[in-house]
Amino acid sequence: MGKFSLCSVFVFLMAKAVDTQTTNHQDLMWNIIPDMSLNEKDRSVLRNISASLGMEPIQEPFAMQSNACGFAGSTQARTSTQRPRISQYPPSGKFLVVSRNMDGYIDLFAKIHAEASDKHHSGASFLPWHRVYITMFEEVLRMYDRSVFLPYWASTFDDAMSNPVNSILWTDSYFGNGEGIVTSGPAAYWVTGQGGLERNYGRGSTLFKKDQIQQVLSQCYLANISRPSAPPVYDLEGYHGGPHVWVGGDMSAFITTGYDPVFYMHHAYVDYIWEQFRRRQRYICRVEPTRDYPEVPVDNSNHPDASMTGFEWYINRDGIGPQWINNWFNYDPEPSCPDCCPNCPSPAPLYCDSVKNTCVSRSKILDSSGQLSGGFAGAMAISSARMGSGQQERPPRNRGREFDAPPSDGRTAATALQDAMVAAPATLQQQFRTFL
Ligand SMILES: [Cu+2]
Repeated sequence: MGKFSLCSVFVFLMAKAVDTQTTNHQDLMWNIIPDMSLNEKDRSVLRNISASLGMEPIQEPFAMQSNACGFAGSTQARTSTQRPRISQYPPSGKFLVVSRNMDGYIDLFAKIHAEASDKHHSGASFLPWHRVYITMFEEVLRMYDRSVFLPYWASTFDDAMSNPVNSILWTDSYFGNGEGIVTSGPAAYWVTGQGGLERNYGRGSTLFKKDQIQQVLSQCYLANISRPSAPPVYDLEGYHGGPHVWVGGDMSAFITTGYDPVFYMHHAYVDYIWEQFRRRQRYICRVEPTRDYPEVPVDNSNHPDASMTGFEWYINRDGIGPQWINNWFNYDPEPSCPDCCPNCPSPAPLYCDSVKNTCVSRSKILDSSGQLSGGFAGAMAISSARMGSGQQERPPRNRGREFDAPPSDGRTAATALQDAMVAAPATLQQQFRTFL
């Protein structure tokens, strides 16, 4: 018996030693910003990705449609097909599956974004550069599976909830956990240069709000919605910082955001909003979007003739051209009431709130009819959500500059349970109380 406890003490000491070592090592990583610059090998990989755009034979499910649009007879390059970015909500399973197997590509795209931090942000090339960037990322996805598209994350549908922290998206079937090191969903156990991929949702700022998008869409020129000329109320780049900071952790900083697959779906939505803006420019404002580039001083990286970071064979002006939408992708309109989720299994992940006349994401705590989702599972979700708010002891990593973003609207991870309870039908509130 005595021998046994001695042994336990030894094991305990061993564990403690290892633990201290890990902590020291992590402390070190937390304080060092990793080198994120592109090397020559990275650049040649990017060139190959770019070259493969438009170079494949037409085997698209939408080839028939393109014939109907007058492209019959086009044979070799994929220059005349329409490739919709599927707006399925929650985002398409295929994207999530493929993004699990991206080998080193996620690191490469994180590096490109890091290098573009100062060059294609806070300026007129923000939208054009990111359009090219996510198109190249999508091209990589399609190296793994030709039928996969980059879906967009319409975070307005989560914002329309009583508290977006409760969204079904932050579960294993979709984005994975939104709190702490990511250990579920497609990005489970991914690493950045500083350790495990991390999120810290609902601590600051907000997701996209419908009225923000309406403000942006009231304008007629790219200069009105781009920095530095845009007034804050029309500043699309400023609003886009919201979901970055709201998801938190690695999403919140320029050099680490590219490690999170959520980032690409967020930017696909930013691009979708811009595309709505461009259609309106053409048909309402009578402004030709493919020629509307803001005035920028010559020596500035946002100048229309300055090259694009990571894709130096393009200049910023190429990003406003017609070829991206005409040749390589297009957007399905986002879901709207009354049928927010056609053919979805019940309970649908997205439902119509007929009072607010908007689609709303289902809660991971309550289902679309306001019932506790999954009975016992729902109860577990509640207690784990409560535990989530106690996970604050992780020391913050030094990730360098963070996105600037609108202020929080007061709905945080800390108020998530309370907010869900207020939204729940009276019959359920008693059930909730037993967990609070
Ligand atoms: Cu960016």
